[in-house]
Amino acid sequence: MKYTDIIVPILIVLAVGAGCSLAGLGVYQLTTGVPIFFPSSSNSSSSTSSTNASSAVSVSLPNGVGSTQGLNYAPVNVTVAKGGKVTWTNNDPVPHTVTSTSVPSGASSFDSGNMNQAATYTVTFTVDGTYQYKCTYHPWMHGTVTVTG
Ligand SMILES: [Cu+2]
Repeated sequence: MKYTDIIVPILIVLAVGAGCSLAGLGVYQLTTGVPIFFPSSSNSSSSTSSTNASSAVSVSLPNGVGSTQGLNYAPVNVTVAKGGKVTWTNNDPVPHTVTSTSVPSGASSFDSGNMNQAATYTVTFTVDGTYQYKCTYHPWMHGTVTVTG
C-alpha cells in the first residue's frame, strides 16, 4: 500500500468535515441573524449601561442590624436613575422601617411603616436629588438615596 492510498482518504474526510462545520456555522448565522464573529457587541452594551445610573437598586437590612450598631442598610448609600426604584428587604428577625428624613424640593416623603422579617418596600423616585432616610426604631440606621437626572 502506498502512502497516498492512506493520506488521500484522510484528507477527503478532513475536507468534508470542515465543509460541514462551515455550513453549520452559516446556517446558524442565517437562523439567528447574529454576527457570530463580533461577540464584543454584548460587551459594549454592558459597558454603556454601567456608565448610567441603575433603574432598579436593592438595599438589604442585614441580619443582626437591629442589635448591632456596626451594621446599617447595605449598601448604605445608593444611586438610582430618575424614574428608577429602590427596593429594601428586611433580612433581620427584628422589625425595621425605611422612613425619609430629608427629600429634595418637590419630592414626596416616604415611610415603609413597620417591616417584619422578609418584608420588602419599594419606592419609585421621580425627582432627582439626595434623599436621607432612617429606621425609626434604631438611631444608628440611616442611609441615602441619590437620584440622578
Ligand atoms: Cu431598625
